[in-house]
Amino acid sequence: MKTLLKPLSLALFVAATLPAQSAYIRNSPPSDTVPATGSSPHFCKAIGGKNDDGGKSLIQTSDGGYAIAGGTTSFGAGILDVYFVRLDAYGNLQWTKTIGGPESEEASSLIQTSDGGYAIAGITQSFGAGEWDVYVVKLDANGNLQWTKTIGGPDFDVGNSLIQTSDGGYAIAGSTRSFGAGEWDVYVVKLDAHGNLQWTKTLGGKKEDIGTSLTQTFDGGYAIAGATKSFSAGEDDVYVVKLDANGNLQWTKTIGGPGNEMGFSLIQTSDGGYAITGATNSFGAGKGDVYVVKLDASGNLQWTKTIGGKEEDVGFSLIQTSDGGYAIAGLTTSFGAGKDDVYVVKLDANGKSQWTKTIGAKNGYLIKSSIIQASDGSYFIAGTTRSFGAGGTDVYFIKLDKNGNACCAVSQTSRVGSGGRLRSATPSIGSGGALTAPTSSTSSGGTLTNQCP
Ligand SMILES: [Ca+2]
Ligand SMILES: [Ca+2]
Ligand SMILES: [Ca+2]
Ligand SMILES: [Ca+2]
Repeated sequence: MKTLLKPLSLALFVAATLPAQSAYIRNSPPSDTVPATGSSPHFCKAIGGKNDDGGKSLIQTSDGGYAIAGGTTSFGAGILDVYFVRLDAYGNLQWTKTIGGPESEEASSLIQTSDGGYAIAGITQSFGAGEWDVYVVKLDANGNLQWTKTIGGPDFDVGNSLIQTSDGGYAIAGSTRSFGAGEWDVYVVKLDAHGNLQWTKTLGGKKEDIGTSLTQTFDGGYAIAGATKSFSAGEDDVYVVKLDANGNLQWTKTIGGPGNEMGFSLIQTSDGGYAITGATNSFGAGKGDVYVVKLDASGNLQWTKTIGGKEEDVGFSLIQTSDGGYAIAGLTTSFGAGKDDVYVVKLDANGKSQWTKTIGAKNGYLIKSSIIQASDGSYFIAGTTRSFGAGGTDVYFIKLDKNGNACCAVSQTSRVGSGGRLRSATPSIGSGGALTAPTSSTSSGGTLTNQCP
């Protein structure tokens, strides 16, 4: 089955880089810099420099502002650096920071820490034990670098998802080829509050098993989503792993069909269960659809949904909304203005589709997106755009009102379906990884462009 999912997964866990430059003839509208937005009900902004820049993780900060982490090739020390963008509550650019070394670094996951600072997880090629290593960066509240750590072995090791744990430390989920049962394994790393390594776990079988998203559960343990080829019903399946507080395996679940299923984002829901979004090409309307899986607290399957059209549609980021439903940000090539568009899906608490929107323009481009909801019900999304901005790709920062409206958003009628079998399998469990604390370079740069009139 022809699919975009394989390249997408590779882009996520092997070479999580921005799209190649100058392989693309751009047709950007003229950009005008807008200094302030006031309390706009919605906006669509780009932040970056003249080369390729992108956003992968978005948070609302304790002062009501926003922060985005991703990668930049416009600024910084090497080919690609971690890019951190800080915005105020109105979406105005406050400051930016690049972190990295002479080769490539990129952020996948950003949190605000209990001390008011920030922690970022991603990948580094400049530092560590070899090939890619997991990269963890700690900044203070003003964006000053406090420490960086690498964790990994001689082969590829990738950090995809970071949380601060209830003990003040950190847990990271990703994938490793240095350790484990074969090919890629899910990699879980636990650090203390100072960034010292406490434990690592690898989980998987002989084939590719990857970890993409991590949450600490109400019982103090961890739930991890990703994809498994070792234990699937065919090709990749969504993989959900439940660990206790010490990293011991409690259960695993695989959900999928004969084709490719991948999980990219997992949350624990208010009922103690789990919701996961990703992609499927076993079920749904076309080559690939957004896949949403709801499990109860014990990991039993409650429902699945597919949302999309006849081309590729993928869910990257999932939140539970204030009405008890779900909002998903991803990408679509079925709908929209051309190429990949941002795809936003709103479901009710039972998984029924309420609305879908596409955001983009001719030459839109998006790799990974991140969605959050503000207290007034509006939605904020970070991603990557090739349609406008300072040049190449830029970080895309979008505000939708609570009904999904924005100057750049278009309503869509998407097809909805369901499918997928649930299975369990016992993976091999291992550990491994050396910690280093490299001296990374920092700098800054970037301008803000507003797409809305
Ligand atoms: Ca490595
Ligand atoms: Ca494996
Ligand atoms: Ca499958
Ligand atoms: Ca750019």
